[in-house]
Amino acid sequence: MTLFNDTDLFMSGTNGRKDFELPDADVILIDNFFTKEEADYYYEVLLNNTNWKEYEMPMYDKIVTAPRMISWFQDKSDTIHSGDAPELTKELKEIRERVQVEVKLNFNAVLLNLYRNGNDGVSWHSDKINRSDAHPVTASVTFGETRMFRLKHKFRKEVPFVEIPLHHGSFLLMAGTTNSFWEHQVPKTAKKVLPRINLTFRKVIK
Ligand SMILES: O=C(O)CCC(=O)C(=O)O
Ligand SMILES: [Mn+2]
Repeated sequence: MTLFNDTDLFMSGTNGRKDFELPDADVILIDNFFTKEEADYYYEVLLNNTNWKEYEMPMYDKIVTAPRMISWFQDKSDTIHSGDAPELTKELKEIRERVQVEVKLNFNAVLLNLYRNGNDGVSWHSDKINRSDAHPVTASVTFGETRMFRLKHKFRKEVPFVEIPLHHGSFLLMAGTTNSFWEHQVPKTAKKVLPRINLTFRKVIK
C-alpha cells in the first residue's frame, strides 16, 4: 500500500524517542513506534471495523456536532462505570500492550478519534479523565494522515506554543503535570488530507 508512505520517516532507522523539554510538562514522542506494515494494518482494520459515531457538544450558546467521529472502548469491571462502551477488540488490546510495555503503566480505556478530512479537528482542551486524578496520563497513537498536534501553556503566555507533526505509526505520551498546565489541539487544515485515526489510552477511575 502506498498510502502514508513517508520514506524519510520509515527508512531513517532512528527509532527516535524525543523528549520535549517543556516547563511543567512531560511529553515524549516516538516516531516509528509501529512499523509501516503494522501501522497500515491497524489503520485499515480500525477505519473499516469501528462503530464510528458522531456526537454533539456545547459550543458557546449552541449544541453543535463535533468535527470528528469517535468510539469509546473500556474494560469491563465491577468497580468502573463503563456505560455502553464495549470491551477493547483484539487489535486494540495488541496496541495497548505495546503502549503499556513502553510506559510501564496500565490503561483501562481508549478513545478512538477519526478525522475524516481537513475539516475535522479538536479545539484547545486538556484531558480530564476524572476528578480524583490530579495528573492524568494520556498515551496517544496515530495511524493515517499526518496532522499537527499543538500544545500551549495555560498560564504562561510567554512560553511559546509547540507544534508536533504526528505521523503514521507514532506514539505520544503526555505525563506528569502536562494535562494540568498545558492544553492541546489538532487544528483544522485547508490542505487536502486523507483520514487520520488517533487512539488515546486512559485510566478511568470511578
Ligand atoms: O487526535 C489527537 O491527536 C488528539 C485527540 C485528543 O486530544 C483527545 O481525544 O482528547
Ligand atoms: Mn485530548
